[in-house]
Amino acid sequence: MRSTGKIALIFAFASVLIGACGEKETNLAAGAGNAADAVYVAPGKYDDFYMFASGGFSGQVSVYGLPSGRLFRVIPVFSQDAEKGYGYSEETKPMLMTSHGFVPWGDAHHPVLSKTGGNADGRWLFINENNTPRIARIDLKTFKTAEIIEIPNSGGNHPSPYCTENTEYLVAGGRFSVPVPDNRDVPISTYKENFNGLISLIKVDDKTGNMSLAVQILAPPFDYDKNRAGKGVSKDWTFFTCYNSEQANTMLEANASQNDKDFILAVNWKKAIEYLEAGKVKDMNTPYCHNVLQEDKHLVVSELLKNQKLLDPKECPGVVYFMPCPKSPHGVDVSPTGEFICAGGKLAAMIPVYSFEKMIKAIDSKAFDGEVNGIPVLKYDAVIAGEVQKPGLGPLHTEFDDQGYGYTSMFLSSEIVKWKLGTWEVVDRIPTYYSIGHLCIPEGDSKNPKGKYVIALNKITKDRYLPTGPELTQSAQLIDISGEKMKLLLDFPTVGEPHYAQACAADLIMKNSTKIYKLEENHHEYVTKTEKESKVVRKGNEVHIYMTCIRSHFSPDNIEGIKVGDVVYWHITNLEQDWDIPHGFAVKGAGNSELLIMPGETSTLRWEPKTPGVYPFYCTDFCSALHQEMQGYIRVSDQSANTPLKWSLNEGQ
Ligand SMILES: [Cu+2]
Repeated sequence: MRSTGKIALIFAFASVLIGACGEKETNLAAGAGNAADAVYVAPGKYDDFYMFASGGFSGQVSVYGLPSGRLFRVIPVFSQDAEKGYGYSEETKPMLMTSHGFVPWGDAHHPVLSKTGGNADGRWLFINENNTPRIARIDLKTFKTAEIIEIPNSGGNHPSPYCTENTEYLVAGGRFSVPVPDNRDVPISTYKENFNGLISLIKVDDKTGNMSLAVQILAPPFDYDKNRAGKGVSKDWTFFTCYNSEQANTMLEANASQNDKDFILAVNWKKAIEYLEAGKVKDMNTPYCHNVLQEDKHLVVSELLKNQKLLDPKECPGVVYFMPCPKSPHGVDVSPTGEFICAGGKLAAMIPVYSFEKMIKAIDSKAFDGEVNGIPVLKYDAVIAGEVQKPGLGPLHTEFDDQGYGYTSMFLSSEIVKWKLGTWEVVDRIPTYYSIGHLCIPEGDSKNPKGKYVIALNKITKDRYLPTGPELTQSAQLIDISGEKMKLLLDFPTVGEPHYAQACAADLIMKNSTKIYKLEENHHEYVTKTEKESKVVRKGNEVHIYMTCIRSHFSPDNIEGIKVGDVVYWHITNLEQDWDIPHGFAVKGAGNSELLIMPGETSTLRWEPKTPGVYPFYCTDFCSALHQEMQGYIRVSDQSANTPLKWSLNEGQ
């Protein structure tokens, strides 16, 4: 309803303008032409930026080019993807293992590019999963999910996984407070006594990118919503917004909106690590999974780990402080120098901006306004740098350009508002269509934002596109911010909910892109490096097919001697060593997806044939002019039959 009203208003306004100048068609055409030119990337030319957008409840990440808005790839992360065999092949299934068993879906929200010296370095992309708390690392050489770590003792891993200035740590919190440690059976009515928030620091190995859980910090039972690590002057700190300071455990829409102010939690992560190293922590023993892709084996190995270190701020002074923040804040963002921390109080009529310098002074001079669960609350007036007044309705998230401006998304009034750091005055605003959540400026959370565009990530597209039934696409909008006034250039549909996105200069990533996996470096247990070595091996009722593929045949392509009751493993190695020549594999009746096998890679499909017969198999990825000839047969006999095991290629012709 609101959107329609708004559209009507905009149309009315537009027709007044058009009526006044009487040049309707020329003006519109000129405007459209300029915008089209600004986003046109000619065939064969590259975009300037990569943009990585989360798919929200699709559990995946999609990769777009900017300014064109062209979709290049969907990277499967937390959800099975039948197109690529991700989460279906034997090698990738372990990536989706958790302490709850195999979890084939996830809710992915915040892609975060790794950083060196506070700037995007193009090495990895991290992303959180809310529902079964996890963090994934995508390797930007291969655009594949290389690692997933589960975050134990946590509920709703939403404020996650923003990284510190040199990606020393990822910082994660829990939107839902839960009984800590995990898996305790307590009455929900004992929320205030038995539940806790939890902040986790996850160490990232500088060479390999491998993640490990360093320490978990106990926090009061609020809802922790968003976070950002500091940089520059604030590089040792990280900041979380929290709502539900009322500590309600039911009907939160009313009961968690009582207090005029909730909080920003400021965490000195460096000090937390010092306490950890000094042993001032307790042990917890909640099981959690850590899954790592071993690239030379083309295999994910899942490990169940058991130990965590818990830091209690009551026993470790100086690690955490609260700053009061107007009402039910959502986003929290840090300016390029690290000096200003700005919150999005979604029920507040202004945007509070905090000064890091003032925060440190307030801590030193003990300018406290009481405490919560032993954590000092700093006085609002002692830490506030300024307030952006009357920005719009429902401020959520802010990113920054390279000219000293902040850009804040307004969910309720569907707009982006540009304001000046230091004077806090609103200088421009532009409508978005509609209900913008996050926004993204290329490298806009780094020390050196690229500041050419802002991308609005919108939830609703009613009346923007051709209708597609009850569910409509969600969308991103590309807005030029290089001039004084923001200018809408393009809107494009997205895959899933574009919850948040990060973008960076294309040259950070494209020069390192992997083209093939070298066959000689393939150490998969079931690799077959030449056709001659292809074979079929029976071990009881397990059958292992060592198969190769190359344009345009499989070896072997005739197999007999399989029996009903056998479990058949198709281990297929793609012998190609050319860029962009994958082969696919599917066999009739398989209760599984296809395999999609990259050059030099080995993938395995598990198959349990249920009835005797002859089953065709074939290549599913159009690979050559003779792709349709890339096929074979496997014969399955009754359990009591004596069909000998044999395999062949080009025999008897
Ligand atoms: Cu093929």
